Amino acid sequence: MEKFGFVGLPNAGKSSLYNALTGGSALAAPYAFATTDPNIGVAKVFDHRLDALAEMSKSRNVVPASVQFTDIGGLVEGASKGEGLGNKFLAGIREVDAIVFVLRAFRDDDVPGPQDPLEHLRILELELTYADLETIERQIDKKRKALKGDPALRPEVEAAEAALAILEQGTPLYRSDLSAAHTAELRPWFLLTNKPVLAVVNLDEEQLADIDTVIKPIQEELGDLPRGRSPGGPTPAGGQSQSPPAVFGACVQLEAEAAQLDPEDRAEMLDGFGLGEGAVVRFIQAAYHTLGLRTFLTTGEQESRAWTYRVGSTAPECAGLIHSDLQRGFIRAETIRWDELLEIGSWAGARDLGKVRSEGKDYVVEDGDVLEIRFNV
Ligand SMILES: Nc1nc2c(ncn2[C@@H]2O[C@H](COP(=O)(O)OP(=O)(O)OP(=O)(O)O)[C@@H](O)[C@H]2O)c(=O)[nH]1
Ligand SMILES: [Mg+2]
Repeated sequence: MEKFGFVGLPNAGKSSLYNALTGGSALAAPYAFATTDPNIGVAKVFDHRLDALAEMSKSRNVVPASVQFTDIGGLVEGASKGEGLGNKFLAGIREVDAIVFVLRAFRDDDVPGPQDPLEHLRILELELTYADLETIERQIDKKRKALKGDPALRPEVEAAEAALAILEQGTPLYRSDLSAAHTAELRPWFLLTNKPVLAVVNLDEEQLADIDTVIKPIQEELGDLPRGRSPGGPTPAGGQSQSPPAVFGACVQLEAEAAQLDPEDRAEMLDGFGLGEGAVVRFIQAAYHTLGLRTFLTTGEQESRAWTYRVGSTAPECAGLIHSDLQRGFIRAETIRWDELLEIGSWAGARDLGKVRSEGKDYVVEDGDVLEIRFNV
């Protein structure tokens, strides 16, 4: 499962966002350092395609994809030098796949802290950069020494030297031109700025009327970063749909309250604010896409399910996600785009019309494909 970690100043709304996404009940309170121990929760990736197919097939089970979110304590300026809670709790998000900055823009004098999201971003980036600098400085001499006896370590040491030079300039790695090869070499170092970043700008209700203006300064900072550098993941080019935004505006408190309601009341509340299905739902979908993750679907009476795969995967690789036997004994994939299938109304009907394609082992699966794997073991 993909994992996201929240980073933000105290009172920015991290725990509120966690509650909005997971329907959880983490302590959200108007004083700094309300969160001490990390909260870990799972959210479903809402997917209307899956719901439509499940309805078509009258599936008994519906299994959406899911992602994990980790909410940690607030970071303050000087955390790397021990201010606030210090930065030790960052260990709680070392192993996530992407960082989500939670930046406050909402105005409320009863909640202490700066209200300028750019100021939040500046402090957070600096503290993460210091934390990574510390990590590299702590380990690099040992690696340099080990290199003398083990030349195979050279690429890793070179990557660490390159990263060190960037971090010493005060630049987070995700803003640098560190090569993809270096990025991959540094994966076992669990650096924080060696991950893709996204941002949620936490708005008040009035700011909802003009989200674009409020988030623009953050968009300018983070909007165009090469976020495909998820360690282990390929660059999400793939000629598929245009890349989704990395910066989101949401009234987190409102959505956290909505998340506590049952689905009908929730929809009504969000609709009342013109939010449709809610900004956090769109945020999960985009975050997922940003990491180079895509979805294929299976559907039947027993179950309809959304499967997560990495962009560029072939049919046998996707078959292997369902079961290793399906990859080992892969013969072919029968496939049709979800919307074509839905329009026809049944798998049998689609086959009769000759609309189900038969694809071999080199077929690169596309987002929204419905698959049936033929195999023999
Ligand atoms: N007015 C307003 N208040 C909000 C909003 N989002 C969060 N708050 C309030 O701000 C306070 C802090 O929110 P939390 O979610 O606890 O913030 P946090 O980032 O988890 O804070 P720490 O755990 O202390 O780092 C709470 O009292 C929230 O109710 C918002 O959009 N508008
Ligand atoms: Mg909190």
